[in-house]
Amino acid sequence: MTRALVRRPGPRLPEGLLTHLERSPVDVDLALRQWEGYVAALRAEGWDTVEVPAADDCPDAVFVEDTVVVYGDLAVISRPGADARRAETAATEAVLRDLGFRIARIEAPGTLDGGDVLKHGGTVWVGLGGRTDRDGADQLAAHLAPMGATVVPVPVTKVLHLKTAVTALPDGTVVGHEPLVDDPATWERFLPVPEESGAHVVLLGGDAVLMAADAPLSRALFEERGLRVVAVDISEFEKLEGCVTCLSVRLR
Ligand code: CIR
Repeated sequence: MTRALVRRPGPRLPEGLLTHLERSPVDVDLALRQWEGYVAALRAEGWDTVEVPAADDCPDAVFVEDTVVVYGDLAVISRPGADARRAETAATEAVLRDLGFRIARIEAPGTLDGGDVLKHGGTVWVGLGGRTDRDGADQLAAHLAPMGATVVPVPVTKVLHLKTAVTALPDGTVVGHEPLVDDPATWERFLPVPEESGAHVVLLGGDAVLMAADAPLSRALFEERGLRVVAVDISEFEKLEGCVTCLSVRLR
């Protein structure tokens, strides 16, 4: 069964944290419609969505990806690098426990955001930057080693999270917008994309990928490679440094 965690945005969404962007007005109603469109796109592609109960006091709770790293039947609950986001993890943990996942946790003083964790084929790249530190990465490595995964720490200095800079296509090719990638040579197969949000893909299964609607040139590149692209408008979340990847956690 393919399921995905999602978390409904709350009324305080416009107060979400900003690191690299200037604040611009966020339309909460539009954001909710865009979130519903995102969820509908996942469901249309065969994903059962499971809602983590909304956390209306946590402006960034919609970015549910940051609260956990799921690897097989193990859920490693994160310890977000931003104090303001620490309260988000408890509900994610409760939902995953109910779904039958084994639970591990990143413990203080280490920090790790799920957005810094890129998995492909047994390799787990962890971005060390503003949100995730070496201790958090080491703890994740210890949790995942028994499962045969290799953690590779990489620097993140130009964007919020590793997956703001790069994600992986179904064949493992890593895509990134070069001005925002610390070291494209980290990856054997690296495909530069012309738009910042072209670097963010969610693998839907088979050759299908979900991406933001504002990266038509990158979309064309992916389609030339035989991928089927589902595009959604997430402008209100992009104003808060969010992207398609942050809005769900796929469970397999
Ligand atoms: C934050 O600064 O934490 C939120 N405004 C955005 C989080 C985006 N999450 C992600 O890239 N995984």
